[in-house]
Amino acid sequence: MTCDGEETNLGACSHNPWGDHDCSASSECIALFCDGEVEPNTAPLVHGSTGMINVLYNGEIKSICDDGFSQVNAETACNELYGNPSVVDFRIAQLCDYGDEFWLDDVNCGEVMGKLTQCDHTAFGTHNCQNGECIYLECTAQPDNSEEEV
Ligand SMILES: [Ca+2]
Ligand SMILES: [Ca+2]
Repeated sequence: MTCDGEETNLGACSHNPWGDHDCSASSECIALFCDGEVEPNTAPLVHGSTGMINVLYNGEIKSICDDGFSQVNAETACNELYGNPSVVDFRIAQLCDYGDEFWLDDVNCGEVMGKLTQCDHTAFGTHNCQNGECIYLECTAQPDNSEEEV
């Protein structure tokens, strides 16, 4: 298949007649990753407001590494998930939900942000972490409706 970049869809590119191909089903498909088009999100904690922090990105959930993980990072995660930055507890987990699959490493929030992925971090999928370097987080689940400064 050949495209010159002006087409509005793949079918407009020059290609063999539909269905006419010499490709095998298993090994010659195209996996398409469109960076930046899918908004990454922190996945909901699995036990109510408690659980491993994981990130949903490109349709896949993977973990966040504990390297450099701070109280402010934890507050950002709670803020993103529950609209309330107050953290009950966070600690390094012994086992990760997704083994040694990590989306983010070296996350560093200088201040509490709206989303964890807005903080500094490595490129998605780039890390030097292994199973057992995940963050287990417990948030105060209620949205923070008070006027108090935090
Ligand atoms: Ca570590
Ligand atoms: Ca690291």
